[in-house]
Amino acid sequence: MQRNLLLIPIVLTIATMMFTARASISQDASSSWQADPDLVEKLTRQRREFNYVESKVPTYTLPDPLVTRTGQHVGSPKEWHDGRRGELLDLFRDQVYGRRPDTEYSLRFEQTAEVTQAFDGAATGREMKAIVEIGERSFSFPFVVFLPNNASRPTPAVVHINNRYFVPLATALEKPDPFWPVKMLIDRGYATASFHTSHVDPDKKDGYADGIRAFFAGGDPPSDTAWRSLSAWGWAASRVLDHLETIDSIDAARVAVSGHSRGGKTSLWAACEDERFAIAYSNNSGCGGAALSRRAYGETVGRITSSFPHWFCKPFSNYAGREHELPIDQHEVIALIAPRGVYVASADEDLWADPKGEYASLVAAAPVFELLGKRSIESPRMPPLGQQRIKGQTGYHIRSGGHGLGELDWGLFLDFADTLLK
Ligand code: GTR
Repeated sequence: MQRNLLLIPIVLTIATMMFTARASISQDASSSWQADPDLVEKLTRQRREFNYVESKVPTYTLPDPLVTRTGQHVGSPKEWHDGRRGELLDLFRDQVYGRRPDTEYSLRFEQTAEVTQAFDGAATGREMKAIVEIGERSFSFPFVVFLPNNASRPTPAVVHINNRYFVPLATALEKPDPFWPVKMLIDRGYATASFHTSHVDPDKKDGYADGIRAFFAGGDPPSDTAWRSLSAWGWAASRVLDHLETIDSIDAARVAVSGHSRGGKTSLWAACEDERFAIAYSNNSGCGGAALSRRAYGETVGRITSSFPHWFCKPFSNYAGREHELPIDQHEVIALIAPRGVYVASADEDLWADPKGEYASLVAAAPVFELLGKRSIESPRMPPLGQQRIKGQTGYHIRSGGHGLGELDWGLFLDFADTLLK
């Protein structure tokens, strides 16, 4: 016993030495996150045409969200809501995500399956179909909803944009899925719904004819500034919200929209276009999502618009290599969601998505939250790896590991959501 006690300080010392040695190559657990230099080197070697080196990020000046196109300073919430917000929204529609059609349509929902005692009675699960009709023509996409059974009052909810696959009701019941952890959401007191992006607008270059955009356009090709897939998927999230609004056990004023990667770009834009969403959660969304375009770190405007031409409207591709000419940058997407909640999450090996740029845009939106009387993250220093930061309407974490969305991210996001929605 005595001997063991003596051993403890020795073990601790060795552990500290090992940790310090590791820390000098990566970072120590209490300091602001920095990209691992070894990883930077490795990625630079693998993809020479892209920049992963912080010192090579171009110097840039971000457009001020509180200065209008004509140079007027926005000094009051009224000036923001009545003028500048609309101006910014239009800029993003015309230059980045495209403009949604204003064609009239009708919408109805059909229930195709139901299980009332899911997860040992904790939830009711339903498979639904959203049916969009224009005259005689119709377009539909499926989605799945779960409602907590034992809530004493209407619950908040999360609409999850699933860019990977469709999770039918039966599959959600059988197999836990960290990408959309239904049981976890229910246990934490949230209703949840999800659909698959490709059911709305196929996620491929040549999928236009089979998607909602062609349906709205009566088969005509899209104009240069018409909506593209990200906007179409965000539109679908709003239709799911239309359905949630009809459910008494859901409090429709407390609904978040979430997504990973291309789904995270979509969740941000969905909340810009639809002010009913109380929070947008963007996980590892990177270029065209939370990351600042002007940093041109990892994935760039040039690269994303050539690999995924169906995501962004035509004008966005004109800023390839000319990001500094963009009349907007991605911090203004976050500003458009203010004064509502925004949660951004990064992963430390996912340098392609530019964690620093994702964090920086959250911070650069702070003046808008402040103008609207809300607190938000302002510190330019990123939190340490694995340490969540929450201030008022915004939250952030960077976890170790690669590009992905799992229960750790969800748990932290829900901790943030609880502060605003519970
Ligand atoms: C990457 C792409 C990103 C991101 C991601 C995803 O390959 O470059 O913009 O959206 O895919 O959606 O998984």
